[in-house]
Amino acid sequence: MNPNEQIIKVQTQAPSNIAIVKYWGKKGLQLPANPSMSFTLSKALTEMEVSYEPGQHNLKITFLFEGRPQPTFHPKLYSFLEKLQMDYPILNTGQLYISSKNTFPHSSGIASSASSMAALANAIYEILEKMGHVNPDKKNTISRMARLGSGSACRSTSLGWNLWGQTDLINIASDEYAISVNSMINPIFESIHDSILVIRTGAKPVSSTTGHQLMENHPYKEARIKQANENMKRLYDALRNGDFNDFSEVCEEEAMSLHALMMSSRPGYTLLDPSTLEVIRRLKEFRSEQRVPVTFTLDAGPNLHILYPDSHKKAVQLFIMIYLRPFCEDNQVIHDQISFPTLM
Ligand code: 2P0
Repeated sequence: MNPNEQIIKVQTQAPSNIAIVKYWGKKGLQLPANPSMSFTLSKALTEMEVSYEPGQHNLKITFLFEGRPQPTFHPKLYSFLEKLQMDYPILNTGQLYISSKNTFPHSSGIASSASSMAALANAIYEILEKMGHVNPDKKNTISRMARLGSGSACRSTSLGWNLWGQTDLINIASDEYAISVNSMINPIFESIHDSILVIRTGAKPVSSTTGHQLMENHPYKEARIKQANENMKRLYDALRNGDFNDFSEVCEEEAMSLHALMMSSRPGYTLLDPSTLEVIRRLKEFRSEQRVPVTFTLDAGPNLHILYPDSHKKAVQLFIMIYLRPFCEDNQVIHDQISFPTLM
């Protein structure tokens, strides 16, 4: 066998992330309508084994999720590979075997498309590298590749705080890929915790891809873009200054606005559950009575992400386990934390 035609096998992993300023609405080829900022999680990972066998036939993909064939993922995977083929025609042919598993439960409120598309971008980049495609701009190239798989995945190819989308705040920020902003983060945000209350599991009635599409003709589209840009500036200042109060205000405004945008789409819908609102009410009550720095955000689903500094871990986790956990499906709470490079 020609050495260039040997099977290339790689193992990769990538974390999920949770956005504080949300990406909601896109333009062009998977470019964001507004800038977003998130941090990666440490327990919520996708682990992947990917093999590529060069060949003459059109590219064929075999995908296993947790050991079982999952053809339902094929359309998204083929569409991702088609986008990559524009830059890497070598991927037009051959066979790709992908075996993927997550370290977190399905539908738990943790974005699995972010971690899985980031892990796959890492893997494909490594395979291309082994075939001689060396790229001087490795970090940005991998993030850009992940973005073509799923927008939020571009914020999962580097650990810690990542910013995706053009903004006046940082001139190197780009719509094409995410950049790390770890160097400007105040230490209190380098170890931030995220306890995820799994209020309800199960398939979402409306996917994020459809949610993004509904922003195209949304009555509040322009106002949303303006709000996200303003919130990016507020978040950037709060993260730099270590101001947890300002951080909380942005987190909650973004979480509630995301779901308000869903409700006011044409047609409108909601992914919230009555228990989501009840746990938010209780959390706010606890915060004002105990004066504990704690806030929350929501992803595209009913499950609440409770955010707090490391200094108040004990008090917040005790409150969650006694007063909020009963609202969770099967009592599921996932105590996660940022994966900041110096913490790992
Ligand atoms: C985010 N979300 O910033 C926002 C907030 C969910 C709520 O990006 O169509 O899976 O693959 O680009 O990235 C979820 O949407 O959508 C998302 P595609 P994606 O994290």
